[in-house]
Amino acid sequence: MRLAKLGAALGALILGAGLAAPALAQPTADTVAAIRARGQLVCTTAPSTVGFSLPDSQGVWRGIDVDYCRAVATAILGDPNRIRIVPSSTAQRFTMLQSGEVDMIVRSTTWTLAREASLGLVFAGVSVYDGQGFMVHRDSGVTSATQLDGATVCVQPGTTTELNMADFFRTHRLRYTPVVIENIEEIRSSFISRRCDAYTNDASSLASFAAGQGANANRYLLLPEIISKEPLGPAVRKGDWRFFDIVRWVHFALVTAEELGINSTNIESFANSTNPDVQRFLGRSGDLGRMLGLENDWAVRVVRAVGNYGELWERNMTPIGFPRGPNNLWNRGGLQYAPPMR
Ligand SMILES: N[C@@H](CCC(=O)N[C@@H](CS)C(=O)NCC(=O)O)C(=O)O
Repeated sequence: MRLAKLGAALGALILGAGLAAPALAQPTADTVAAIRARGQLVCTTAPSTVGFSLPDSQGVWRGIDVDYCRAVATAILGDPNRIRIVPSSTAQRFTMLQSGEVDMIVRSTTWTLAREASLGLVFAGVSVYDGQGFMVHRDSGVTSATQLDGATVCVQPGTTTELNMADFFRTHRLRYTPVVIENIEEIRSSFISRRCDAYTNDASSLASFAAGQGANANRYLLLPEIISKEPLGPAVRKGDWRFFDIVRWVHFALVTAEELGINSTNIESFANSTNPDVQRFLGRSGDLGRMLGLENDWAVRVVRAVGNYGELWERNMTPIGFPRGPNNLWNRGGLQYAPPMR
């Protein structure tokens, strides 16, 4: 009893102080209903990372993170264009989800224990298995991260990147100076202008950086050490399990489609398939869609609109030169595996 009173008093104190802590905010309890009512799914992505999220010359958002947003919008609303992208910095992204400003984070965000246990969010799957790397100027002569003693390293705040780097340098008894910059354009220009000797980020993001440098890309060298595990994926507010189920199974549907050989161009030819897995996937037998509160052909709509997981990869990751590696399907030596859709 006394504890409850104390909690209430503390809550009042915090609110009274004008610190509307994001954890106390009460976003809608039924995200799916809210998405249907507004006719749009709202996602936060990074502002300008080619391959993940970047507006094209027409202003249309492209990238694997954007495609996940489109896939979920298609499952719920039947239309991949019914999305709104709200770009965020690494430091802002979690508050935006907590406050209800967005429905979902798909922002090259790493699934960690601390984030799930303390930020009120839950990861629905792994869209990209990644790891952290270092990039240097090729003419620096540095060829290994263990040669970075005394280096200045550009890094973004509020990231796993910052934490892993501290661990790495401590473990190897190396000195370093972090240059912490929130804005992605500024971090890139700081590295290019040699304000930092090295730039550290998810390897996919470093590939994206290099791809953005065009003919100058060979001025930079990705060092061979991958110092962490960075399973990136979509995250939603904890407790809204109906929405969580949909996001999680949209991811699994993308993977399952690839496993079944179903893609955006051949999907119609499967209509008369007698394979029971295919029939269930298409919604021609069973009622998997209805169980999720969706149309029974939700998975067909998703694959028609955005393709299967392999198509997402080819469209977004292959052009930036990021090898598929662990993101291959489980039966091709990778980690992408979906539980049975039945
Ligand atoms: N995966 C790490 C790092 C996230 C991160 O820094 N992502 C980069 C790589 S895509 C990024 O979003 N940069 C663009 C930006 O911050 O605008 C995390 O979740 O903390």
